[in-house]
Amino acid sequence: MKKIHLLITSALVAMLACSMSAQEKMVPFKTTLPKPKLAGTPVAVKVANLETADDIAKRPPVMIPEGSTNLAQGKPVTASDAFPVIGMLEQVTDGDKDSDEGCFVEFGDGKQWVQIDLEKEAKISAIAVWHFHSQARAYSDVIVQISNDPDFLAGVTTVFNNDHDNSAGLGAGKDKAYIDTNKGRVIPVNAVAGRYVRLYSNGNTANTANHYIEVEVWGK
Ligand SMILES: [Ca+2]
Ligand SMILES: [Ca+2]
Repeated sequence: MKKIHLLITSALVAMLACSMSAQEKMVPFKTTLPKPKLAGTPVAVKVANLETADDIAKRPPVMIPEGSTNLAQGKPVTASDAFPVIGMLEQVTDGDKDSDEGCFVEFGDGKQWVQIDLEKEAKISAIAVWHFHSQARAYSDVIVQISNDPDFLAGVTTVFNNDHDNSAGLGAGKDKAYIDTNKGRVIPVNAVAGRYVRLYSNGNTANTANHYIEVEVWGK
């Protein structure tokens, strides 16, 4: 009896040690931030599902595994609108997050997407996006998806969706609309595996166009 007990105990200790070593150390997400700059005429941000100051205060810090890096840096970008109105697709992953003219890409009206090819499957822990931050505005139907299919027809995981009324037709989402700032929006991702990241938007509260300054995809 004592021998069996000992065996069970040692098996439990081994299991515990194994699960502890498999668990990665989590650290708070941190990236370089561009300078805040609000310019131009303020426009009222009117949107049905805008997050409140209370929502912002309650939002927990995004935690990522220690040693994660921005896998999107310099990676190829494609888009629903291959010829942006302003800027070049490469600017979405060039590391420049400044708000100035010439630092953002503008896509046409209505629903548009940009897609980043990480060039191989990765385990993704966070996605940070800066749409535009020199004027307070909220972008509509922000939907962020991960897949190994470049056409996003199969094996799609949606990690953010603030299209509360399903106007984008990808399903209604429970995330809130938010006002872009120089801090960008950091979306927590629960170790989703995938090679491609696609981000949708559908105009914003200041105009009907879509903008990107930078997208970061953090993982291993
Ligand atoms: Ca950029
Ligand atoms: Ca909507």
